[in-house]
Amino acid sequence: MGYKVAVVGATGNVGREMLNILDERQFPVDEIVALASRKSLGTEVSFGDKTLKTKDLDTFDFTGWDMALFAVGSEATKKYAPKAAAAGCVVIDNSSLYRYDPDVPLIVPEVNPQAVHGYGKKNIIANPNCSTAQMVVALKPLHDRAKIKRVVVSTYQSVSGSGKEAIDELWNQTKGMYVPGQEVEPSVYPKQIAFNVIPHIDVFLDDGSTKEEWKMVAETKKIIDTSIKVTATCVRVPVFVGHSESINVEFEDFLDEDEARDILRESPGIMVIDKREDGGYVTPVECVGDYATFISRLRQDSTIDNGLNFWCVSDNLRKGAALNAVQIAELLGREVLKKG
Ligand code: 11C
Repeated sequence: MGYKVAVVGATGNVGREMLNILDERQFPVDEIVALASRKSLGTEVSFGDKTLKTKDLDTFDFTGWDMALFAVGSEATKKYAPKAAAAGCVVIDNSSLYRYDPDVPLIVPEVNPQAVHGYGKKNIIANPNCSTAQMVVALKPLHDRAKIKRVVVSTYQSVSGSGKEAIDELWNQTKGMYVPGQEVEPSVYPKQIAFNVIPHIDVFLDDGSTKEEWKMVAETKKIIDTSIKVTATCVRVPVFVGHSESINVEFEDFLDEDEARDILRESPGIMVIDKREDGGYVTPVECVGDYATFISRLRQDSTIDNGLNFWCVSDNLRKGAALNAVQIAELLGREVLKKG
């Protein structure tokens, strides 16, 4: 016996990846439904070798459905997630709406799987922001060994994090640079993204940081340990898929770079590709479609007593969103619902 699963926002980048990954990982599905807003109604999406016609989220009755994987914005989540949860369907939500709610677990299955048992207060589980997910997968095993005091992270985030229109903007702006008269003005982003980098993701906060940077701080604390200090600078780069991060970590105890590399090699969800030679590291184009978080350029930070630097790359639509949501569904099935 398997599960009755709804994918909400099935026509978006993340929703489509959720369907692909449920199929790839042979999630035990008895019945699956693809839900979307009225404007995408009837759009066909693939689920393995099947085609699903999207149904209307607005009128859908979640009664009798086991899980709903939500990949819609916070507004739609606010309207429909409580309805699904009240009908007894466990919501796994990719938006930021519930992440900081103390009654909602925020889960990266390789890091804090035990948190799944707290799902029942609201019948909702939150999926973290993509830039946090890949970072905590790498930080947790190092924290267990040497206790992290402080993290300084700079991100290089792909445009797919902003959705389909941003992918089009990068594509059209890049092409337009070469065709006189076809230049494309910035619309999704406040400045040109083609052949440029933009040090601004999400809205500005009073202290001069951005919401994306704040999320990395708050979510790392909730998922791993509230004592970890994080400071982040989040930057959009002209890459279609794959977020990269330059991470500096200060530990309580000394951790040798070779031991850290061995720890990461043994840790779930991580691939270490770290040869100190030309091309001996992973770049975002190589991580697309993969499940792993890739670690490269691991080295001691000699400017502090107990410091390491490394480079961390992952597919933001997969580990940063859809894969993590499906892993949560697997965890929920294995540990709680026990149907599969
Ligand atoms: C980006 N990280 O790259 C964002 C996308 O809170 O789930 C995901 C935003 C979120 O723009």
